[in-house]
Formats: sequence, C-alpha cells, structure tokens
Amino acid sequence: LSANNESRGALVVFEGLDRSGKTSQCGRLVSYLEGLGHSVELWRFPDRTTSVGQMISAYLTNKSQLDDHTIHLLFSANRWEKRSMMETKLKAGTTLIVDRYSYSGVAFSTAKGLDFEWCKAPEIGLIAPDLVVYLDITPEKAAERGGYGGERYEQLEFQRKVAQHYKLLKDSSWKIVDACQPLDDVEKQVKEIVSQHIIACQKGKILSSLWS
Ligand code: Z5A
Repeated sequence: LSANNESRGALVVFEGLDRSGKTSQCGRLVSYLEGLGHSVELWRFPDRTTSVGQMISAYLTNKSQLDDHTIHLLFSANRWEKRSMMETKLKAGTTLIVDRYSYSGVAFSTAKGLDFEWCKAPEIGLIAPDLVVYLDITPEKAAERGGYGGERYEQLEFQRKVAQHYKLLKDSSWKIVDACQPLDDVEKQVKEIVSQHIIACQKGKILSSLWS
C-alpha cells in the first residue's frame, strides 16, 4: 500500500451499535494510514461543530426535545452540509475515515418507529461509501463496555431494534468484522480490509451516489 496523491481517496465508513468500537478503530486506522504517508482525515457524524450539529447535540444530550421526523432530517442535513467538501477531498486524493453515516441515520430512526423508505429518502444522492466496516457486537456485550447509558439512545431494547434495522441495510459494500475480539485483533482485520479498498480507489474506481 503506497501513497499516490494523483488518484482519488477512499470513502470508508464505520458503522455498528453504540460501544462497538467505531471511534477506537477509526483513530487507530487513521494513525496507521498517516504513518504510511497517506493523505487521510477522520470525520464523524453527527458533526457537532456546525449549527445543525449543535441542534443535534442538544437533542442527544436531552437538552432539547424534537419530533422524530425533525431530528431525522437534521441528521441528514448535517451530512448534506458536508457533501461538497467530501467530494472535493476525495477527488483531491484524501481518504476519509468516517465514524457513522447514513446507515446510522436510517437504523436509529426506524428503530424509533419511522418508515424505512421515508428514512432512506433524504440520504439519496449523498456519496456512496467505497467500504462500510460494520463492527458486529450484540447489544448485551456492548453494554458491558465503559460509558454505556449516558445519551438518549443507549438503552438495551432500543439497541436490539437498531441492530435489526442495520441488517436490512447491508449491501455489497459492507464488510462485517467481529467486534467482540480484542481491540488489536479487530484493528489487524480492519487494516487489511481497508488497505485493499484504498488500492482499488487509487486504480480509478468511480465515485457513486447512495441509494439512487
Ligand atoms: N445517530 C442517529 O440517530 N442518526 C444519525 O444519522 C447519526 C447518529 C449519524 C451519537 O453518536 C448518537 O447519534 C448515536 C447514533 C445517533 N446513538 N447514540 N447514543 P456518536 O457517534 O456520537 O456516539 P459515540 O458516543 O461517539 O460512540 P459510540 O457509538 O457510543 O461508541 P463507539 O465509537 O462505537 O465505541 P468506542 O468509543 O470506540 O468504544 C467504547 C468503549 O468500548 C471504550 O471504553 C473502548 O475502550 C471499549 N472498546 C472498544 N473496542 C473494544 C474491544 N474490541 N474490546 C474491548 N473493549 C473495547
């Protein structure tokens, strides 16, 4: 795996239940790719730094109440406000490692009872990931990990529903990784999978749109 700034970067998304290890693995992967000399950035959704992101953050920390449809559209708007920057970066050769994306949007909102197709609709036209790494863990195992229970969506029964809806979104861009393994073992598998996809993007794999 060698760096080549003339070809495009890869869009790599991490998904999984709360506490599946997304943030830990994204951080490790970015350090690894930087060490190899790649142009790489770590992104996350929600991006709480924008004005839309601040509304989302207030909702998640129970400081504000919003209708389920409204918060769904705000999560989507938060991705749309970053879309053109995403395209620019990828075309300039920067690989983006993204902690949560549209799949979280649909899985969490449908777990609340919203219609599946309605939830997908505002995501149509966003950039499709080259790779989705799904960190697979049961809600029970995830709950044993530190810090569970602080934010609005972290109850066990709710996480079970989220897991069911994630399964409906799986397509050929997904790679499932057993997230119950030790951190280092997960990291090793992730590095191998991601490296293959970065090479494919450098060789000219075309960017496509989500769910069109
Ligand atoms: N949400 C939504 O509804 N709609 C949307 O469109 C989007 C999101 C984008 C906030 O997300 C909420 O927004 C989220 C979905 C919803 N639901 N909730 N709540 P967030 O990304 O801000 O959530 P977070 O708090 O940053 O991350 P997380 O999902 O809760 O955790 P994680 O990133 O998957 O895990 P981690 O922080 O890397 O690890 C958690 C702990 O487990 C930590 O102590 C680690 O050291 C430990 N860990 C990790 N891996 C392992 C292994 N392999 N073994 C043992 N221990 C481990």
